[in-house]
Amino acid sequence: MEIKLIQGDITQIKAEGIVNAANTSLLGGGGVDGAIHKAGGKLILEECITIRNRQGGCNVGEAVITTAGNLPAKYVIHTVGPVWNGNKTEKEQLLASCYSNCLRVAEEYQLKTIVFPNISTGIYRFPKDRAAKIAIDTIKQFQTQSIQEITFVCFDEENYKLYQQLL
Ligand code: AR6
Repeated sequence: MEIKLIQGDITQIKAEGIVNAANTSLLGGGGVDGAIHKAGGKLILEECITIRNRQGGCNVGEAVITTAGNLPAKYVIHTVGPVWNGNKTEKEQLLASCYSNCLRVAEEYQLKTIVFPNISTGIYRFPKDRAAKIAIDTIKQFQTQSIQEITFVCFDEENYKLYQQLL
């Protein structure tokens, strides 16, 4: 399995699966979630609503999959990162679960390539250095059959530099 790092906008990336940093409602929001729904079109939201009607949204640390609509990717894997407050250890474990559950879903769908944004490090205020370490450690520990390439896409310079150092 190859690990890659780029700086840019996840909505532009052609991969089998891209990950969205969503919220528990799955109804869209700001940040990367807003960008994905805006560029991907209404099909993504329609499938999110179907999932919401079936299971009541998505819990923190879990992941669900939809079409990628008009995006160059095939699928969007929506995960919900923790908000950085309260019990720090618990939040760190939940962030690790986001990465491992996305990989589990990707594996289920036999995806070969998956792209992660820096989950929770925007609106949810998770410290970027801690989040980057958790992201990298978690994907390195994951045992995979189908996934050949995992890419971290950093939108901001600070995250990009942190990942560069850690990788
Ligand atoms: N491509 C890649 N990364 C991006 C993009 C983009 N187009 N836009 C922002 N980022 P955030 P969170 C980076 O706030 O902290 C939403 O309202 C950004 O620089 O998108 O998990 C949801 O609905 C940051 O590093 O997600 C939730 O309510 C990272 O993506 C809430 O925000 C995550 O920032 C989730 O907050």
